[in-house]
Amino acid sequence: MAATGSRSSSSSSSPAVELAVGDRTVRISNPDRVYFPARGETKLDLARYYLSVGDGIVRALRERPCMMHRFPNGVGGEKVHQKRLPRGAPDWVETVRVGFPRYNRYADELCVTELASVIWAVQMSTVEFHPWNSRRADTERPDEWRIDLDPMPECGFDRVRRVAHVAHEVLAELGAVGWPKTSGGSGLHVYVRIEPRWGFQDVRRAALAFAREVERRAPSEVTTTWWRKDRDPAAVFVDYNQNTRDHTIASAYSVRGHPEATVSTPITWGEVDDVLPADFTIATVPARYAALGDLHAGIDDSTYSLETLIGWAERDEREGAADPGDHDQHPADEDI
Ligand SMILES: [Mn+2]
Repeated sequence: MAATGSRSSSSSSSPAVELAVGDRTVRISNPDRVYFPARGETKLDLARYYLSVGDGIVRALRERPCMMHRFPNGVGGEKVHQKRLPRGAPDWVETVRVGFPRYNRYADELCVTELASVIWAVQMSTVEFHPWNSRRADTERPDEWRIDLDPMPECGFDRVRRVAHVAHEVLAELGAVGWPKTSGGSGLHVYVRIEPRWGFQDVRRAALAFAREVERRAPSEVTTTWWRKDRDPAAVFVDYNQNTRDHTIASAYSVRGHPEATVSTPITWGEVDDVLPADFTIATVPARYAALGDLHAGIDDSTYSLETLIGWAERDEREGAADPGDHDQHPADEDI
């Protein structure tokens, strides 16, 4: 799935570029519009970045409802959180319907099945891709448990590294395979493929039980306190609520809406102590990807059963641990 060529064509006011993506042709209008002011990368540079990590971004998004974070005037301008597929999509761009029963509404969201639909989303000014942790076959049963390590404002990245190692240790004891990546912000994500047997509430309970175990092992470095004002500002918040239904975080290989065009980048566990999230941008990740391939290529090969973690959750609940409530009662934390 690589671009096989491009040609310029004239259109209304500014020259567009047509990119060949597999069997598709995707037209990129305003290709020279600067999207990332730090180094001046353009909309076309963004499209070419996604072409360079094609298999990886498709693996991260495939068959998932996907929210598009659009920046029609570049990342310095207005941001549009787009749930519904914009009108005018080619007929080969697929969707998946998800319901919002509380509001008696539904949305037909982007459902990536091939690289061309990623590039079409870029044409629609999408910078960030935020997929659900479930797939089209059963949107109500997640197949991905997301561990989101968010450093609070006074927490350095060394502490994030140490907490990641604690999380890795607990995962190993559980027999779960975790796939780490930078968030593209200041934190780390670890994804675990799970059997799609549980609903969102149970996946969230399991995530909370895991977060509490990490906190027990590093109580001076980790917090699971939900209210931001009550958190130690030097701690790592393990944001289990990112597993709540309709919560999404930036996927592997998603660019972030930062002036530096940072990328949420898969890393190995062995790299946790060496990498700096700011090192991974659309300027650097293509060469890394060309050299290493997709470090998450094996993510679908082993699935974890949440039974042990659900047992931990039941134990914590029996022992009276207060659940601060799911996000339906609280404002969402930004994914950082
Ligand atoms: Mn985060």
